Amino acid sequence: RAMESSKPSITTVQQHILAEQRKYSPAASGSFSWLLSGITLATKMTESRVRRAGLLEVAGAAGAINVQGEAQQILDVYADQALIHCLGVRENVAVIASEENEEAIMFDGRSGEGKYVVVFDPLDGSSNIDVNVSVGTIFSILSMPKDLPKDADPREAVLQPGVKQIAAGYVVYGSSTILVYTTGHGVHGFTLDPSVGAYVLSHENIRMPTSGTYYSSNDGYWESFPQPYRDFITDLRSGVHGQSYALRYIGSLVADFHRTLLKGGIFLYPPTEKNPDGKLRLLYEANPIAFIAEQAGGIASDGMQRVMDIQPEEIHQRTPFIVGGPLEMAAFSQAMEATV
Ligand code: P6P
Repeated sequence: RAMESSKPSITTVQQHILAEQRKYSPAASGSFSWLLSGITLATKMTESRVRRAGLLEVAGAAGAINVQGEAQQILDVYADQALIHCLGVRENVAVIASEENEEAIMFDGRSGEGKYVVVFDPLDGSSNIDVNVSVGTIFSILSMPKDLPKDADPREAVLQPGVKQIAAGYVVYGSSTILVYTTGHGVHGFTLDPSVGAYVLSHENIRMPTSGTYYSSNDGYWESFPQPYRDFITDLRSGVHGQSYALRYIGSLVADFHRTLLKGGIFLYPPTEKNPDGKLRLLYEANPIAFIAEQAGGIASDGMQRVMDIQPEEIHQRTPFIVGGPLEMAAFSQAMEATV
């Protein structure tokens, strides 16, 4: 309605971030919102290419293989470079780490100065681009620790547990382009208005429903799911937990989670034979999504503990990842305890 009224009354993500900063950290210098504007700009640059992928001949593989051993799509590289460029011109960013780069990056001439650390997956689910399935950008923002030992490599600062995140968000390049973020004061969604080129507030204070009607897992790996996961999913299907759950699975984390965030239910990527430690990466997939889920009233686990409590040892380490609403996650943890 706001867009149809004569007096436009839109709230852009920049306005929202500044208002939150003024409300919750009055002393803030605005450098955080400067940082976030770098991320939103990079996602708009990526969005304009994702929308035209087939036309720009960028949908094919770039020929390289990234650290994950996956055929690197040209758009992956573009999205990665866009974020590195936009964050590189934010002097308050000390270190960044990306799914596309083996090592964390410290910007030239900064040797670790700067308040913030940014970790991101520039284009998650990019193998789906060629078949026009939703993909996304996921980011996590941490503070540069003040107590790093003098001789420590500042790039170690990316290895902080998820509880240390000061902000997290994702953009889903789907039927519309939606940015969802939290700074620890609730979860808010913004829809990109292409006619304005701005992310406009469309989902204020998102709360995950206490229960849903969908579960989301790649049941193609059923044979290699640990038995307690199979028993739990069988119970979901058969209505043991109140109703029989239908399966919705897209194979793109941001799209599968965005549905779980808005509709409730549960997403599971269990350990499998192929990925005994899970497939999803802790730093730039599980942790930011977990922060958002918890801020919206949900729960995120690795099957044994709160995901955000895990102390990372390695940038690209993987974890089993189960995230959902209170009812499903309580039933899940009971199912896991029953096996101990
Ligand atoms: P599978 C995409 O490659 C991704 O990293 C996530 O976005 C998604 O949730 C998962 O992998 C899908 O994995 O094994 O079900 O294809």
